Amino acid sequence: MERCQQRLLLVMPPQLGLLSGFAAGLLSLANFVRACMPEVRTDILDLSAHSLDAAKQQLVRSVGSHQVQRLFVGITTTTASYQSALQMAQLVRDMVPRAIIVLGGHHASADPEIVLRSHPDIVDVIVIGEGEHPLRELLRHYPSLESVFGIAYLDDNSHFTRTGASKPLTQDELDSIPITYGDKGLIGTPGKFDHATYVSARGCPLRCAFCAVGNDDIRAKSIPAVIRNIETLLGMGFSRIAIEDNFFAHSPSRTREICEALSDIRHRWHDAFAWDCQTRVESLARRDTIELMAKAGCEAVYIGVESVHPKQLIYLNKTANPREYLETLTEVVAPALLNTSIRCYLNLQFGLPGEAEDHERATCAVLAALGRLAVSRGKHITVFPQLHVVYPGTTHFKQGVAQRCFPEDVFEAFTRWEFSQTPVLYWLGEHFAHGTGGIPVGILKPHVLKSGNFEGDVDDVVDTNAVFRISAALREIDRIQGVHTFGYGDYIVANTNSAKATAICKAGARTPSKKGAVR
Ligand code: B12
Repeated sequence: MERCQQRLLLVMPPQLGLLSGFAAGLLSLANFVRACMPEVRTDILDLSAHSLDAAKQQLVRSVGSHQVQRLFVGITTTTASYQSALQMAQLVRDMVPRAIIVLGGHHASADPEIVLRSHPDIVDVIVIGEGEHPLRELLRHYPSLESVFGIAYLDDNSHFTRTGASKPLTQDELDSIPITYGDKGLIGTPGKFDHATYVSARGCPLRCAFCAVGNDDIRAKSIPAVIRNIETLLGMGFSRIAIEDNFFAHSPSRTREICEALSDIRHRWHDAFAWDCQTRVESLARRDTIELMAKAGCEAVYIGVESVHPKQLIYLNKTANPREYLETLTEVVAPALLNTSIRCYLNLQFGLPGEAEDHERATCAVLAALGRLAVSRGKHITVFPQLHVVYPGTTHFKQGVAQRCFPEDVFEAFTRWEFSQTPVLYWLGEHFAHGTGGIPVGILKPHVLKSGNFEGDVDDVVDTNAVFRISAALREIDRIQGVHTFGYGDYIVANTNSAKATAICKAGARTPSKKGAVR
């Protein structure tokens, strides 16, 4: 057994039923701590592709293999993986009662008081938002928590305490953090849809009502650092890179610089790679942006359209002017995108509250018009369906609580119920992938949602008519000429023990989407 003073174990919990891909945030945290505090033994444990049982065995092995004076276990959370994160936390607590268990990531960060109050025995500290500085300070100052910025905890009197905001990383700091971890490379599945994830900028200044990220300055790596990072990925043999900045092309000057840098790299590497990115309709409308991206080897762009229905666009806070937004969308898709080699991917949400058949007709009409334009150029458009969900901390969450649509602690009961419904998770994952994990308000029975009591079978909780309606809409979209819906099935973490076929899956079954969209 190895001995050391302090050990930090960063854990990605099981992600069954969700898109496979390792959390780059953990690589960043591990690298940052290792650089500032080499005396701390820092390890990453990727349990993302494990079943719960296998994950527990692996965790037991990892926690038990070292004797340390102080063990910190940091577990990353999204809303979708919150329950499996809690399971990992419970196991650590059982094995090493004195371990300091820290949760971070989008779920715990956005709901710290409820999480701490609901799990005081297994969660000691929550790191809120960007984790590098708070985690380093926590390791330095523990047990003196009040001197650590960017965290929340329950004090000795069980009072919820949230310390002041931590300073964000500077550009130099962002640049200095490697994207691989020592000789372990990227760890696990490097990204979604056979791509390697790369994040060149953090934050998003916008305030979309549904999004878990926003109202935050964009902080970008310098161009030389981006070049270094991309070349690291190429050196490791990756040829398809997904630039997962929240909002690529947010500024014209940055877009130009980054596209020029990517063009240069492609030139040096003999066009050995292609990349894709996600952005907004509006940023693609700027003159020459699409052309710059095409020249730089962009193979596809995911446009966060979200809806084509004016009322829903307002509800989502995507735009104050839906008509202009939809006109811009059409101009961006055709002629601009369809005249280049960049594939056009549209992210669209389904199952919004108040959605009815007329919404779906409107969606089909817009897609049919875009599809015709695609066909006339020998192309197609791919729709990435996303189920509308509410995440903690969002405007929709605050509105829902204020309007008493659901209780403030709704995520506790809902995620617990969802976690026990493996087939539901699979159905959601296969059909919608991005978008699950939060509360799918548009397909739940309103009285159940309002009560916050999610018990019983799928039929007791889910409004199956809404599921039928959405499934029918997706089938309808698949029939539109020039438009495909994307099937996530091959890209989600599978549980070989689970029987996928259940009532709801059958109810929601539709012809498998035309695949190959990302190939
Ligand atoms: C890249 C990406 C992915 C990748 C990688 C996943 C990952 N877990 O990182 C892939 C494609 C695999 C993916 C999948 C999913 N994703 Co995703 N993804 C992103 C994206 C675009 C960027 C994440 C990123 O790398 N950021 C840069 C790093 C440095 O930041 P970070 O991850 O936030 O980590 C920092 C802090 O959060 C914190 N932190 C995080 N964990 C921990 C743990 C500890 C102990 C501490 C101290 C701190 C800490 O410190 C980190 C460093 O500063 C975000 C949007 C966004 N901007 O965050 C969505 C986002 C995280 N994804 C989201 C969702 C819903 C999913 C899926 C559930 C979709 C699905 N149904 O399958 C799955 C989850 C499965 C999975 N494998 O994780 C939501 C989560 C919302 C929520 N409340 O849960 C986000 C926020 C998108 C959104 N706007 O709504 N995703």
